[in-house]
Amino acid sequence: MKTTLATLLASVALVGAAQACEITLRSSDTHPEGYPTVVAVQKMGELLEERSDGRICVEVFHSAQLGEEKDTIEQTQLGVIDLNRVSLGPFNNIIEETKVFSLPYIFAGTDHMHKVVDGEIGDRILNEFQNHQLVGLAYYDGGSRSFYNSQKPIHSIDDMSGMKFRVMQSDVFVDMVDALGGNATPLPYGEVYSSIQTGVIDGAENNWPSYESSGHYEVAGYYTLDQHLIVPEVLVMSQTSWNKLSAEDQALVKQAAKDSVPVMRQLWAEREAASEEKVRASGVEVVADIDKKPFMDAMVPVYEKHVTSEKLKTLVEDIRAAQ
Ligand code: BDP
Repeated sequence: MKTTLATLLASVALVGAAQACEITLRSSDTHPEGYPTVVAVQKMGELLEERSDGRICVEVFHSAQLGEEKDTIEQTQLGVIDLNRVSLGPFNNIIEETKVFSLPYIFAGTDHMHKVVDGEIGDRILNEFQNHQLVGLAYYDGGSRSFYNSQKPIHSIDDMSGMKFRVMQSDVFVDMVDALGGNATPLPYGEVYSSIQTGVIDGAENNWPSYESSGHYEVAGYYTLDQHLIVPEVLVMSQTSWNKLSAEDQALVKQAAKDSVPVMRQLWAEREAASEEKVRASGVEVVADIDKKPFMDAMVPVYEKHVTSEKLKTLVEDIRAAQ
């Protein structure tokens, strides 16, 4: 009897909550429940619900339930998905300006990246999204990305020679791996584990939390901290969904997104440490003592090829000056 009543009350509460939400924004994320980006967007949803008196809700579809990033970006442009938390990498081939934040070694470290994305340069890039049926809402942390593989420890560029590495679907990253003497294979994130396992690729590159949560460390046990990329992540909204909101509600969405950033940064710092600990404890061989200079020097052709317009050149100069 008790259980029946409890079940009944729970379902009434659920119906009540569902009815209160006049607008439910569907948000996509490739990462699993509990990952900092997922929790941050859920937090944004809580803030939004509170501030709109329960009218606007956010539902996060984690674990790539709505698809891989390249596809969900298209779906967001079309208005099928309302919100999307993605790496900036897969935007490179669509929005040229996002390339500047995806250039190897463009940021000296996380503080430099924060300073840039939190400032006027960050706004300049976010504003570019509106020319592509999207609204840029906020930047999230993505740590620094390093190479891992299933074959051998990498101590220098020479060790990269001929090795096949998966990269995100962006020409910048393809050229980056090529410049290091490896072979780049652009693949969706969800295909990396099995591709390493079956030997289609030797490895990939990512930050500690993704290396850990994806389980890639189980099949690629050599991780070299060359930290070639610090790619910020973004939360974007479909222009179509945005246009359906009143100006007041647009402001609420924007503010809730901004307010989720410090929450995300805190969660990220904690998760980076926890993931590193878990991966190291699993017996992965970590090469931390690596001379990054040759890696940086090898990136000159990548800059030459991708930073060609005056607009991008200015952006790169401004980013460097902001250090
Ligand atoms: C992770 C990003 C995620 C990307 C993934 C990738 O958080 O958005 O999809 O890397 O490598 O670090 O594709």
